[in-house]
Amino acid sequence: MAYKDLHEFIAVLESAGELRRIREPVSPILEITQITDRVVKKEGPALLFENVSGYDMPVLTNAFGSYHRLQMALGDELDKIAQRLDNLLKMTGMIPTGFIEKLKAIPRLAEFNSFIPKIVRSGSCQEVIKEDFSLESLPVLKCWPGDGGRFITLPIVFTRDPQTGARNAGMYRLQVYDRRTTGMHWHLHKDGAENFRRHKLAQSRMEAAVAIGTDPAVIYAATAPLPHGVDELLFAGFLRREPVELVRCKTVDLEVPAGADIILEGYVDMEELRLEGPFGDHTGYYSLADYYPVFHVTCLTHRRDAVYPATIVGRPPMEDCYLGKATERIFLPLIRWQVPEIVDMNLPLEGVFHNCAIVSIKKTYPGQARKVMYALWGLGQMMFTKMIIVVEHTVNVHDLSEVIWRVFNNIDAGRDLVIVQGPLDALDHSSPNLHYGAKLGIDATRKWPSEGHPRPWPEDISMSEDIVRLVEEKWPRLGLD
Ligand SMILES: Cc1cc2nc3c(=O)[nH]c(=O)nc-3n(C[C@H](O)[C@H](O)[C@H](O)COP(=O)(O)O)c2cc1C
Ligand SMILES: [Mn+2]
Repeated sequence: MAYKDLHEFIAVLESAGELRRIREPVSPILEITQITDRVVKKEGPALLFENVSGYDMPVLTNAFGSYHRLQMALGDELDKIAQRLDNLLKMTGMIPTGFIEKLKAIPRLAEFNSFIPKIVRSGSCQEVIKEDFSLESLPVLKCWPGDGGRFITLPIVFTRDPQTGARNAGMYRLQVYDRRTTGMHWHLHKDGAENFRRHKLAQSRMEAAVAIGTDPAVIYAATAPLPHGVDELLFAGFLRREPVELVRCKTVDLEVPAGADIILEGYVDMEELRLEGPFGDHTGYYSLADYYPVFHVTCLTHRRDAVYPATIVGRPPMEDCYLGKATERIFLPLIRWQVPEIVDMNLPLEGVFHNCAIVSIKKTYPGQARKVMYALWGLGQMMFTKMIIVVEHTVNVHDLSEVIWRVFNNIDAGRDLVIVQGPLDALDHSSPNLHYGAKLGIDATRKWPSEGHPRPWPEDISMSEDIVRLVEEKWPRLGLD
């Protein structure tokens, strides 16, 4: 089912016993983090803080913090969504198919069209319109003791490409500097930053709008690694199987989700950069302070009953890990179009997505593990992956014990490690230079003579089938259970 807005999702979570209301007064300064962190770490429920000291608005955290709630948020099992996306894109001719397949695709294309966002005349996000406002009236959290300030952690930032007019929705945190300004933490490589560069080139005013609190499909879509120019809201429409409803902003030429809780409208200054951070980040470390553009908010609109949603990131596992797992599953079939030998992929939570990918491959020619590494390093946001471990297709990539057993035993360090230089995620603190450094590939597949391994490769140890069956049958008589 499609949730109209965050409130419908909250109601469904609550009726499923997946949400706890907290009536005890709590401070948005550090306290909500500490409570949420303890709850996330034991895969506890979503939390709705109804009595946030000094604020009227309730604060929602941990809405996505388990596989079950993530599935509730996206309305289906992740692998099923992946399959649906794979089928749909195949039919649209985005990958080569025969003439008959193309004919069959016509109704599918119509299906795609039915996901295009729809502009409606009014929406609850504009029930209250304030041109005289202060961002300090929102219960924005200070998450960790070393944070440079308070951060809006679950914002959906809307901008336009001035050349094409195409909309982009990306999740980039916003540090609240004062009553009317925030940081705009889009990393160098992201679409928001690209639109910023294009506005600069065109010398056009860069308007931006931020939605805080939308239906969960839109929240997830803003984090998904879609190529520049692909509308995240079309993708959200696909996920919810219904178009996202939008309203036009009051003061800028952008549209925002009609049922959103809070909307910030404004512009991004083309010249000014301000120090942003430090911020206790999803790596489990503070990301270093750096200079980022500034968002000037000129109008604030909100629902009368607005809820302020936030996510706490920090040492994994945290809530964002589950959003990342959705991406791992949903985008795997699309990665397979480019790299078809990939059987499965695990982005382990401890690697926070950009630091480690484990892939299993069906190897049919020498050097294929390396080819897979290079392909992944050239593929969209997979380019950030600091370590790629390649194992045989028979290995369960989700079983870390099995993976490290294979790595420990299968590699010859002189032959099976690949070190290359390239772009790194802005959050990487280990490379000597920001955005640029080394990546490691580990080929833990079985090596062939043609790969410089003339010795025979031993078989895995396993018991013969007949003995397994024999012991299985004797087992109850052995008194070992
Ligand atoms: C909770 C959360 C916070 C995020 N914060 C940022 C951020 O501050 N800056 C950033 O560049 N990406 C951030 N990301 C990742 C982007 O949302 C993600 O890369 C997305 O694909 C960007 O959209 P774009 O490709 O349209 O730029 C965050 C992701 C999540 C789940
Ligand atoms: Mn984008």
